[in-house]
Amino acid sequence: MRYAVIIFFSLFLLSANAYCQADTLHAPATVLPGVFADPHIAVFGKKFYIYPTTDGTEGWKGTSFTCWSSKNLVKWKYEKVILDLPKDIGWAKERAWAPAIAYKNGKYYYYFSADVNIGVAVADKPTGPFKDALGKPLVRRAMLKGQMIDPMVFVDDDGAAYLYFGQGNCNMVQLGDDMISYDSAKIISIKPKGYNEGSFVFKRNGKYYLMWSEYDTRDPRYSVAYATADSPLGPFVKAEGYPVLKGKGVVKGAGHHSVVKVPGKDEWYIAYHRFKIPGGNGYNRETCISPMRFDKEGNILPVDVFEKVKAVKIHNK
Ligand code: FUB
Repeated sequence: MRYAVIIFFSLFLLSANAYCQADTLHAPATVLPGVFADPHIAVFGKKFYIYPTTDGTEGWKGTSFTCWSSKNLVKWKYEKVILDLPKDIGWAKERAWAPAIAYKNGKYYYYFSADVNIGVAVADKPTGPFKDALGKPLVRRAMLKGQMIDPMVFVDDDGAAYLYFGQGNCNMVQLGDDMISYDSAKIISIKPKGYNEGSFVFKRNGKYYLMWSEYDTRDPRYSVAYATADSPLGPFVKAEGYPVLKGKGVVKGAGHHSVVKVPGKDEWYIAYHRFKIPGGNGYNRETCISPMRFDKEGNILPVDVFEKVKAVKIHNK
């Protein structure tokens, strides 16, 4: 009997180990090599672009921002450093985090966190060169409650642009037509249940989706939830029940995402980071892409972090 118990437990441990190994093997490859987090994905013309945070230092001490491009979402090309804080920005030196890009009036506007302020730089091309548009932060550190980080800019069909930002609270305000000004008296601050940071906004079939990350980015439970509204500034109602994106098995800390639609199709993808596999943590994260789907009512279905992204084609002119 004693031997039977030992054999049973040995077999159990062996199969558990095999299961874990299979899990590791099945985690899809990253789309960017190395450690990059907070990917902001966008499509301009015939190419997709990713603007991430450079990871790999405790306390996220990165000082510059890079840009990556792809024709099919699978194969990504390193473009270059598009903003180097010590060189290009006079008011911040490090903690180059979580950028976002928006296109309006023939210009590309690049919003970025730097030393817990938010700045904005402008360029004629998605790959830069970007120039500090204001010579000072667009949102100053400690201006509101929480950290002044994680900008997101959504440009609506009528051309009106909206800035969303903040850790702790989600702050939102309409931007001026110049994309680099706003009326601070008009800022709306909300805190949907579970909201921590990393807001992202998009529109589908007339409905506005505000998405965000919950928990701390160093927590393996880091995940993404969302709310919807009939207007870009809300009121937003949280979709309860499940996180849209959440780690599973060897995939941990999946969050701080962005979403892109394939032009001309109702086909959507979510770019996000997870702890590096193997051996990652909240300072060593890697960038992935998975398909994102909706049900008939427009609810976002849970993303499968083990589903590989397949090559897509952009057919627009
Ligand atoms: O990458 C640095 C910070 O970690 C971001 O600003 C947060 O959203 C979190 O992902």
